[in-house]
Amino acid sequence: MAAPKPIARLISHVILDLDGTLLNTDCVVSQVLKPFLVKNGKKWDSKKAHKLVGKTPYEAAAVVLEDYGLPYSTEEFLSMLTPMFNEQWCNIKALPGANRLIKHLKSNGVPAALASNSPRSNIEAKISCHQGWKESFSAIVGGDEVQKGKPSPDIFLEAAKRMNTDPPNCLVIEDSLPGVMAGKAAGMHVIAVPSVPKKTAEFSSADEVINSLLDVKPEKWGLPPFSDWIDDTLPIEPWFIGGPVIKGFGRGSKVLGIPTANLPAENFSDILSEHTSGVYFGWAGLSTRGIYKMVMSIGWNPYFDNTEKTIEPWLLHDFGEDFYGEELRLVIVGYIRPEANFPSLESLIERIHEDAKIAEKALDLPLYARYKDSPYLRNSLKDRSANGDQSVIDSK
Ligand code: ADP
Ligand code: RBF
Ligand code: MG
Repeated sequence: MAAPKPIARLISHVILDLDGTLLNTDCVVSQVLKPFLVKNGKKWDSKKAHKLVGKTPYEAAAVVLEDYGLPYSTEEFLSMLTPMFNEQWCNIKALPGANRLIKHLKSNGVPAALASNSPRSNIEAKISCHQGWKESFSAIVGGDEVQKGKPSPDIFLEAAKRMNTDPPNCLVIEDSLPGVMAGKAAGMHVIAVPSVPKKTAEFSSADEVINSLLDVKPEKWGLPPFSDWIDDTLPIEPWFIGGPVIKGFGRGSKVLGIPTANLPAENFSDILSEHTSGVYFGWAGLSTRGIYKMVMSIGWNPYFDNTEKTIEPWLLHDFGEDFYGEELRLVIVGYIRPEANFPSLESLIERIHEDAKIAEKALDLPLYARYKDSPYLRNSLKDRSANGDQSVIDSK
């Protein structure tokens, strides 16, 4: 992660991009385009989706037409797609950390603007589905309100003007390359939050590249810090996943001395795409054994440069044996840090042990400890106690 350059101390205003930065718009784009392409005898290629990021609707439509060789003009294509998109705006979820960031800026009196390549009416429709968003922005600028969309600086310059401030006072947060270029061309400070994984190298013109909005550190920019971190952990809305333990890459115990009980990631592709990669912690239930503290990483394991997003939970207990095939249930209650690369295997191992210590300690806080009793974890245990095996319940 690049450290911000030291000039960045005069920030008083924040300008946020919408699609891909605050909202998980990509999901809806594929939901609309997939069936449309199928009807037209084509097959949606998710690997091409990144080409649409940061484009205006007109530009994006032109890219799709060309990529898939569809027999429509851009105008025809847009007039067919627009009603389909209009129906979907309220199905777009906020990205992790978006609500938290918006509330933080508002409650600390930091003026924030929205600046998006989308037309103003689409922006209004999208944010109206999220409580408290509209009234949190002191300016909103759409792609149809300026001469040229991003990568031209117009949108950001207009946003600064409407907030009565100068570009050097503004911090832009952007997921797309055209957006980062626009922010820099406007003479602003820019944090990139790439929405396309493993493309961070392309964002070298940004002042800082982070993995998700959970990793924004406002104090680095002279803004008020978040006050919700507790003992190096960030509480999150808990989420639940479970399934049979499967074989992983076969290196957890062997290479790192840290066994990770992998879950079949393809069963939770939706929930995984909702959550950013990173190191999390929570409670783990094993149907035949009990409930244990757990620390895990989700993502591409940058040190090993994996091509698949995997779930790697380390149960903080010495079992002395394998438990492949057993039902493992997880409740994930907090966030520790983004996944990172490390200069050596030793430093990766050392950091994972530090994560474990942080999780171990935090899980004793009532805030996190109460999830140990989640019915989701206990259900599979109860089945066993019904058969007279009390030891499972006692082991909690
Ligand atoms: P794999 O690559 O197949 O996941 P690992 O070397 O990561 O292999 O070891 C993980 C396996 O070790 C788990 O699937 C589980 O059966 C076993 N195991 C034993 N103790 C633990 C533990 N404390 N946490 C996670 N898995 C453990
Ligand atoms: N792998 C990385 O490449 N970078 C990380 O920052 C990272 N953090 C981890 C944190 C925890 C708590 C755990 C359990 C694993 C982490 N790993 C990380 C994953 C590790 O590389 C993984 O367990 C092995 O690749 C297993 O296949
Ligand atoms: Mg493993």
